[in-house]
Amino acid sequence: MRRTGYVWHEQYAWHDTGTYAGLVPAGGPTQPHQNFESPESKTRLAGIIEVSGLIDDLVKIPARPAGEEDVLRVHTAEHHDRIRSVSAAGGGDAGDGWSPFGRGSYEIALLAAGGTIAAVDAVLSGAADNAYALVRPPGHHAVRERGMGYCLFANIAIAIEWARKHHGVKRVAVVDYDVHHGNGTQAIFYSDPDVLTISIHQDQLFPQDSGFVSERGSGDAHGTNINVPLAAGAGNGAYLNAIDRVVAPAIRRFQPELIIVASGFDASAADPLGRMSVTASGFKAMAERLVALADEVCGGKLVMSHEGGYSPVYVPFCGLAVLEALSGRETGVVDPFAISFEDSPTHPLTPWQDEVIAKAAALAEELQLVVRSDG
Ligand code: 3YP
Ligand code: ZN
Repeated sequence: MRRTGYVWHEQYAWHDTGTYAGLVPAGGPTQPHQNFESPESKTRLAGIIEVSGLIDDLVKIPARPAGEEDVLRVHTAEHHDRIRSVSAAGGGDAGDGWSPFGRGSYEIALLAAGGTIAAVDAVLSGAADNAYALVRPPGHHAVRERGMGYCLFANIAIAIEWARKHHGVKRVAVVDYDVHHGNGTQAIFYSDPDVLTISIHQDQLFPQDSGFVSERGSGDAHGTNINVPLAAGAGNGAYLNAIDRVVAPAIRRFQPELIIVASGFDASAADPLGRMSVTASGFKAMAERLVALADEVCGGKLVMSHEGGYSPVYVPFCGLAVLEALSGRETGVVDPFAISFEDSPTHPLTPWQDEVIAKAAALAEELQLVVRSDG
């Protein structure tokens, strides 16, 4: 059993993405519904964490808003100020036309970045062994000068800069298993040799023009960005292979003091936006490997920050499974979708998945082994 920190705040559910029909605006023949990025999957994950009783074994970490100065370590003042003023004026889009937000979302976005900061603080101070920040809106697409893909501010990047400033942390590794490319985190740290960014995602899903194996970091940060773009259809075998053959060796060589995971559940078998078939047991196995890896390289210091995942009915089981892995506590909740999702021919590793994983694995091997002076 570990002391696992947990961040959730009612206001995360109040971020208003408006009336849509999933991905597209409603109107005409398109009956109004919700945006795919609605509160549902997250509030229902928060719900099962309570109802399963797992909440009683977690260390509740209060969410707090990030300060303007925390945001400005990552984003331009123009982006920050625009989100603040558009939010106050009733809402708008964060930058790419895919990132709607309503009145008050500026404050909620600060609370999402601040929730990730609070989780990092808890782990680096020793108040918790590891932590899960169930935040909203997400962050991994946001770049310095604008929001993208449902993201307003880059929650994880902001928390990394906080950790450097307030905890004297030097090297941080980011592992992103959200089905979309973590382009924002990649871009923000592209020329930073002290932040290793690894993204496993569906090839050319979103953004369509990034996430290729050839994007490796620039200057003296060459080698510190690794992409594993898997063709649509990947299941547990491909994801676990990517963790074992790319993520683990890269992190062993990089020797970070902290691992942060961009935890999206849109690679699940039930997701309306992703075309992968990862199951709750697959997410749990990934999380178990990440916990073991953190034990090996950084005293177990692992923080997860929630990203995408749009199946209201399946995300709760995937998220609960990950929290079980972090805490080492079994709730006894059985994945009711296993009967349909586990017994699928998508799970064994295929030759084409093996090929891209081998390419990324070769890059992980090229990472220069860091020898720590503190033993
Ligand atoms: C944002 C607009 C189209 C697809 C999209 C994906 C957002 C997401 O879940 N990113 O991780
Ligand atoms: Zn996503």
